[in-house]
Amino acid sequence: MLDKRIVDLINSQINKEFYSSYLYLDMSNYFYDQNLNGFGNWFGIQVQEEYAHAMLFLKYMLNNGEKVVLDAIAKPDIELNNIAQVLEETYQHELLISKWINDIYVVAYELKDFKTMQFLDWFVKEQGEEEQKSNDLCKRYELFGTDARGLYMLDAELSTRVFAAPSLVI
Ligand code: OFO
Repeated sequence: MLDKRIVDLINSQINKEFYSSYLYLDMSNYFYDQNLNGFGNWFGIQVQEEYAHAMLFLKYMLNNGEKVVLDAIAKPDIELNNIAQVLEETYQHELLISKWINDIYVVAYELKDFKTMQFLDWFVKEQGEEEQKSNDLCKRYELFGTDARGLYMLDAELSTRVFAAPSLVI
């Protein structure tokens, strides 16, 4: 059994991960609409990653005998205006996800809930990589993406990204 505070936070995190998946689906559609299929693919992988994160949190709850409470997933509420802005929003969203994970970590730390802390360690590391990856994409778009040929090549590169299932086993 887990402390009620942890249960509530993880239930909320499950919803946030599903929301993140939904948000990235909206972004993926935005790029496919513009025939930027490589960007669409890159965001499609984000969709799968966030879904996988939600399922990891969900499984952790079940493994600890806790009830999962699924809530409505909010409509993606970020306006998608241009490529640079969408990429920046992605980076900002990853920073926000990191904050949510850290908030759970703080409570687990206060409660001396070492099991949950150890579970969250994987997410802390994953978020570090996600922040770096999304920030890197912003910077590369800034460098090459505003030139038509550079954008074409960047899009081609992003089309090669494939989904790798999370290495975390619960
Ligand atoms: Fe689930 O948050 Fe980034 O990847």
